[in-house]
Amino acid sequence: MSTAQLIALDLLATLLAAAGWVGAGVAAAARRARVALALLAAAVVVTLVRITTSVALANGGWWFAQDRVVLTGPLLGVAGLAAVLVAGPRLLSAVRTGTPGNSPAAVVPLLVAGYAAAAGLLFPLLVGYPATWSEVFVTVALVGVAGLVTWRVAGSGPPLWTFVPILAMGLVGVGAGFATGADLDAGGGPELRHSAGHGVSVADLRGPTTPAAGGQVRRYEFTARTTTVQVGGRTVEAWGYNGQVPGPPITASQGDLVEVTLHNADIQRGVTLHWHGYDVPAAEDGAPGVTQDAVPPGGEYVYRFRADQVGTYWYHTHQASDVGVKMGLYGTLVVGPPARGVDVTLPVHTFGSDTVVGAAAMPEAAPGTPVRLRLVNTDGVPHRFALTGTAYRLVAVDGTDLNDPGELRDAELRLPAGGRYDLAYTMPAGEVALFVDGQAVLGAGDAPKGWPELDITRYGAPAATPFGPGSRFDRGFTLVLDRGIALVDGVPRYAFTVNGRAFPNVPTQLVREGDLVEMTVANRGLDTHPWHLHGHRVLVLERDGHRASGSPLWLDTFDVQPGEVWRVAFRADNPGAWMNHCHNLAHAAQGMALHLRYDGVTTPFHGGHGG
Ligand SMILES: [Cu+2]
Repeated sequence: MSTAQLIALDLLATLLAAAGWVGAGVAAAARRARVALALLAAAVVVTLVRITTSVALANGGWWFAQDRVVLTGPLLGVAGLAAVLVAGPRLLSAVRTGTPGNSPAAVVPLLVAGYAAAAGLLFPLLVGYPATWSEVFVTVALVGVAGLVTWRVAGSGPPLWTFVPILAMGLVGVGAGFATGADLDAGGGPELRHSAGHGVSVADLRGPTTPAAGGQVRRYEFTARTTTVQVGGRTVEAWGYNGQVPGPPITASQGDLVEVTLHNADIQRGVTLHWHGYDVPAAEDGAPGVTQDAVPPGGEYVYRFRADQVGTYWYHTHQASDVGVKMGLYGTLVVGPPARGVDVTLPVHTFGSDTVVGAAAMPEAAPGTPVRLRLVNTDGVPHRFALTGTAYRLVAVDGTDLNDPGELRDAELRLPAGGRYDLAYTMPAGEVALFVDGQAVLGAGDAPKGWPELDITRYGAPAATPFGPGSRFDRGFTLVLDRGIALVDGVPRYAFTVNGRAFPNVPTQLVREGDLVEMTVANRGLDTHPWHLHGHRVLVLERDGHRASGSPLWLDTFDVQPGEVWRVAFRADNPGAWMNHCHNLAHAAQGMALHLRYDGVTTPFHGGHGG
């Protein structure tokens, strides 16, 4: 059973346990001793199931089970055992003798076990990982107070002073919750050496201002403005670079200098340009509040970088990006040399219920012509692609060529939010069609059904990499992704959290230039999180404990599905302050983001969300 299924089963068992215990208590109070006894038996069974799922979850990784093991498991275990020992004999005797069996000693322990089970259901949904002492105290106090109140309502309850120690525990927990945690995570490496004011500003981390020998300058003027687009026969309000959606395609050859002057005509929330997957110098990264201030209406910013990386990339605004990218502030960046034959870039984007790919028809060419389709997922959710009518190869992922990619046919490709797949095939005599999520977006035909999903961690052939799973890492960071109540920009929300906290309260990861860094990302929640580190490509080491066994996989966005654990690594070779966040941009806006900062790098920008 997968960890995601275990999480679902665990929550279901906990819900049923809560219903069983509370139901037993209510039945006992209603003098239905026989029903109460049956419900008690059922509650014991699902409670045992819940204990089993907790243990199994721990097997998938401590992060998945920590709250169950240290808090909600013991709480339910103790309360359930007490209910069996105290209420059980009384209900049995009531059934045997035909008496009502509604004494407080029969009713109250059952209800308290129900509260403990309910806490076990609510805790992972509202608080998540990690369960801190503060949260443990508050939870135990809440169950305790509810129990005491129930007992007094049922009659013959304990004296009022018994509330005092429990309330005190709750208050200690609340107080501890206000203690500010660390704001820096050194990942087990040496701590900061440079004090603030003695470092280099991220704004000064710029690259060459001329092309490499033989290269040329590619100059673009972009003006972000409100506009409208035609989608599926409808006119849709949009925001576009130069009024176009997608924005003007940027193409360059390796060694060229790309220079884009960005103006903002009337995007009131401000705008930037972020080069997704392109490891530009930090000052060109377009992260508002980190590497620049957002460009306000009437403002401008000049981006300049050398096109050193070949492949398929894209650009988008990083200011209020949840809204801005959805509205159309995105475009493609392709660095050549161009492929022989037909070379088409297809940025996939969804407006409401309509998915568009930036082209009206499948490219046409004589049979035998090589074709390259560059798929770019500009949405916040993964898309499933299928190509019918031809065999093909997945030749590049996130801009980087794969080693020895095998021929594919009848395969489904799952492309994470923000990710890119380059498909290559030889034009056949018949028709080729491209499907996105079961809909033909280019060409026509019946949607393929039941095609297995390609596992890109096992596709292609291994090759040498500069580091790998057995390397000695200078720093290691663990990010546990979940949902929970947390402060987002100072406001309490049901946030998307990293290690129990939300942006900007997630500790900044500190690295030094040259460090070899390992990053483990575990998804404890029920949503998929496409994880995206700016300024670096990461090498995939493992997914769910299985080593990547195909072509080396260098990604800028990797899809951490519910219950999954990814282990990746990168060389800290691009000094700066970088966003490290979920590329479901709605999740990022609701807290799932943090910074990775190089020792000695400071930022003069603040106040922006960074996203
Ligand atoms: Cu996410």
